[in-house]
Amino acid sequence: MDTVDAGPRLGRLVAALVGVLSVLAAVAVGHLVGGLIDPTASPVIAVGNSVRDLTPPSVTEWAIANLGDAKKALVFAGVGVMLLVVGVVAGLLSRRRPWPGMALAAAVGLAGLLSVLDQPSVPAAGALAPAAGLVAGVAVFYWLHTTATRTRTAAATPVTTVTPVDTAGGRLDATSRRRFLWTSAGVVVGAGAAGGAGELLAGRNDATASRAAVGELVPRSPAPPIPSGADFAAEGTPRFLTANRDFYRVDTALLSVPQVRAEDWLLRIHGMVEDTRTFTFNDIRRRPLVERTITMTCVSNEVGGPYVSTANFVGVPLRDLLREAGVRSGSDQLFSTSVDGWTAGTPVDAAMDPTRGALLAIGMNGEPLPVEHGFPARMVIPGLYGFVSATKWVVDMELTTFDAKEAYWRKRDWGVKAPIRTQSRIDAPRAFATVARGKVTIAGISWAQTIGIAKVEVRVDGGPWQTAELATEVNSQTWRMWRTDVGLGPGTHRAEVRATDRRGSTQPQDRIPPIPDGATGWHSTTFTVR
Ligand SMILES: Nc1nc2c(c(=O)[nH]1)N[C@H]1C(S)=C(S)[C@@H](COP(=O)(O)O)O[C@H]1N2
Ligand SMILES: [Mo]
Repeated sequence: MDTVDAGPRLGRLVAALVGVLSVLAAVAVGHLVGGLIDPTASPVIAVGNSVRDLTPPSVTEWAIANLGDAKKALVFAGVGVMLLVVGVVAGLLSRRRPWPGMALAAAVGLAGLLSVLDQPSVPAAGALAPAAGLVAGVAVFYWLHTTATRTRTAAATPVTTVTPVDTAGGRLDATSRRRFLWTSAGVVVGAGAAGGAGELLAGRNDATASRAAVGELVPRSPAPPIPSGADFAAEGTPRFLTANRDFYRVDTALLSVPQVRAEDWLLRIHGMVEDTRTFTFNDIRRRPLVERTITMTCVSNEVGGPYVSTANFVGVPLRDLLREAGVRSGSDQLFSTSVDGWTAGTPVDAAMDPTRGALLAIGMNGEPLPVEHGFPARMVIPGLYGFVSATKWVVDMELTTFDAKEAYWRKRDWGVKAPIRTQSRIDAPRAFATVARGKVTIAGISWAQTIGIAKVEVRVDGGPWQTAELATEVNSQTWRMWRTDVGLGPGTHRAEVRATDRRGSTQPQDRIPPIPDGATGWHSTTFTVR
């Protein structure tokens, strides 16, 4: 068969190497140019983000909620494997001529380009990053391919045109092999240098220094001090205020946390308003700052889950900013966008409600917002799940209607309006713990933001409900701790909890999963008494 078209032919290994190294060069050059222009334009980040956006929402939401730091590694590994496969295929398609592989490399480069263009937050110039990567990939492919075939041809000269060597894959003589390997090594070193430089350049706009320069944010009206009886931490509940480093984190910024310097930050309020208003960070921090103690909750929190935390947020009332812009009647949705293009749709009523106390926050527990929690500024609205209210790195607020625009998670089938559901959780004893017999302390948290908790009840092994002691209430926008003692004999026991809010509604028993607007059901814990 090979007699018909018996040109020089690359061995499989060499061909695959040509493909993989070109992909490596493309990615590295894309990353370098991305670092120069905008780190989010790097094809690695953009393709990763496109993969995230195209993944079924249930999978993304599960991964966001459950994988912690492994998400990033997972997405990168996924993209890496994809690219490796593309490289190998491109190489194998091109054992005789470079064109099929170059065409495939170009097609993948174009896909990278589309992916970058598809990310709403990447500036138009960002397209240069995947474009440069594409050119580099195709060029390196051609270069390595000609190096390999040139040496292959030289090696082939002494043999007859049709030989078993050709069918089995060409073999390079020692000199040619050395030349090819040196060229390959050069590509690896060059790609490493370009990728590393891209990484350094991306880090030059790091927000850490800007955050440190913000200094102390002193609220004109501080939150009342947390009373000493507000938690039962000694008996196993969380502390009332969650330390910033322990505060739960949920966002789609899996691959790179947005880095926005305070001095570059601008917030625009526009749409159905009397006057479009723009605020700088200094405009905000020079206003009389308020501090509010608020418990935030994620809609994807399972019954008994960890996505609930409390902090003292410092900022300005969102209501004041919106009133200055002048919300026109008919607007029912506050559509907010973060610098990375994530969006949330909040009911205007909730944002404007003076008793609810929505904030544009710039501080958290006595510090500027941590970068992962939205530095320089985020929204915090008590009583609504984060996905409809808590936009981090917020740069744009448009007054519009729910009919006109759909935010990120709503497009992915989550609820439209999402008030936090009343919940309670057992923290002690821990699940499957072994405790001493006699008096067993059962303790935990409960929350019914904006309404307040009226009562928490516990029962063990399906027995009668017993009313728990409630910790001192801080305000109706925060969680409330509870505890109770039960006398239990040896064996395995199962405790259940249910909370009743100030309007008199008690948590329903039936488990409903988080999608689309929050989990319900009683939390239970099984433990052993010695
Ligand atoms: N820019 C941006 N803001 C965001 C999100 C996001 O993915 N991107 N996630 C929201 C969700 S779902 C929640 S629950 C809260 C979590 O805030 P935290 O990470 O500070 O706890 O942020 C909200 N704000
Ligand atoms: Mo969330």
